[in-house]
Amino acid sequence: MSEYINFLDLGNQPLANNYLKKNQLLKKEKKYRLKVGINNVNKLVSIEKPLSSRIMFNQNYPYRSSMSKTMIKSFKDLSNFIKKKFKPKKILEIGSNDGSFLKNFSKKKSIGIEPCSNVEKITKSKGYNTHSEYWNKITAKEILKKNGKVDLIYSANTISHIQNLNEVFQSINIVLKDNGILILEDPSLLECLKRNTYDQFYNEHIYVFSLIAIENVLHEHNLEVFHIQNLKIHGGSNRYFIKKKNNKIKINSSVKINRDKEIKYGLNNLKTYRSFAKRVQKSKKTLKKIFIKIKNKDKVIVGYGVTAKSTTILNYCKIGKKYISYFIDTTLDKQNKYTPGTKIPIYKYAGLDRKKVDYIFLGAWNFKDEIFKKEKKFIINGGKIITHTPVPRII
Ligand code: JHZ
Repeated sequence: MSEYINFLDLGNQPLANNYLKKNQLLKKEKKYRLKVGINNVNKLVSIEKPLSSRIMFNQNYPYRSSMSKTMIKSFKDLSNFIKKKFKPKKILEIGSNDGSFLKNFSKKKSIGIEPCSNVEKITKSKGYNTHSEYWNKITAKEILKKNGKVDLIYSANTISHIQNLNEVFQSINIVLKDNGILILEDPSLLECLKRNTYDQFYNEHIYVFSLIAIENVLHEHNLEVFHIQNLKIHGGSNRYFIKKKNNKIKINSSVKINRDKEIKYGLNNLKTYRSFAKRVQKSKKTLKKIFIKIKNKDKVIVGYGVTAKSTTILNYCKIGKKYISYFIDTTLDKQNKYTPGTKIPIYKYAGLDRKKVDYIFLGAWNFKDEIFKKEKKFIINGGKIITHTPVPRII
């Protein structure tokens, strides 16, 4: 019998991407307990009480995947690889956001599914065939009726956001050709544990996948991983190349290498998760101490890149306006709003003035390299950076 075992409690958390308007500041925000646990049979690590998709993904969704050069390049490189290697005639993206992946393919070849109509509209306005729907069997049947089966399905940072994984893969099987390819990309549980990036857990991230767990789920749906790429994206992600079991494509050695790596680290053992939880508690204390010490010196700290992840950190560590003066972010829909729970103002990014800012706190730590390059002048002029991963520290 499968059992869900809790190992981490990240406290009461608001909706991770619900940036508040000024007129919402006085209203009481809804909070949800964020606990993380593991299914002792299929080894899926998930949050304990997932919220309904409709609460999180709707016409007010602020996230745009086109906001970082790193993502744009990653999508472009993958598209070139797909075109060369698989030569798909028809491709479907689940969770197409603002079209930053699909734009690398011809409009005739591509279909996008995106439940958040405000971002789906952006891709549609560029002439792409997109549908503002949740990914489920009804949507899959509709796609099949209108377009026939597809050669390739891609989905980045989306499957981990859908509670009913059985329906996800049943729906994929409805539209994917027998010799079709499925490519999934999501944060890696192994990297999350190694780097203590507990902020990968927030209400949208229902799952953080390991290869071990993904294989267990796929097995139930006659699907299997034949190749895996470890990416630097989002602090360490895995890109899983998946096929139907009767497709004769050879299984690449990368699958066994990754599986062995995960087993060796202990992803099959509850003990590993319990010690992760202890490190997270310690990380919280150390990060808070760093903030207190800096503020005692009257220095100005500004948040750089306001992320769903930073919602977890700020609310778990209780870091609010007292410590972070404001956040800066390039996303239009986040600007002139306030961070969920902690109510820190968010402003438009307009460069960093070293005379006014002493420290930045990396909300978007996953784009550290891109940010360091952009903010070279700030760093040369003595500006410092605070991050919580792999351990809280000042760079
Ligand atoms: P970023 C979102 O998570 C939500 P978040 C979602 N649940 C998910 O899984 C991942 O994305 C993939 C800004 N920025 O990508 C842009 C700058 O301001 O880490 C973004 O607002 N300047 C779907 O929110 C934010 O940082 C910059 O130079 O954790 C990054 O958000 C750069 C590089 C980014 O996603």
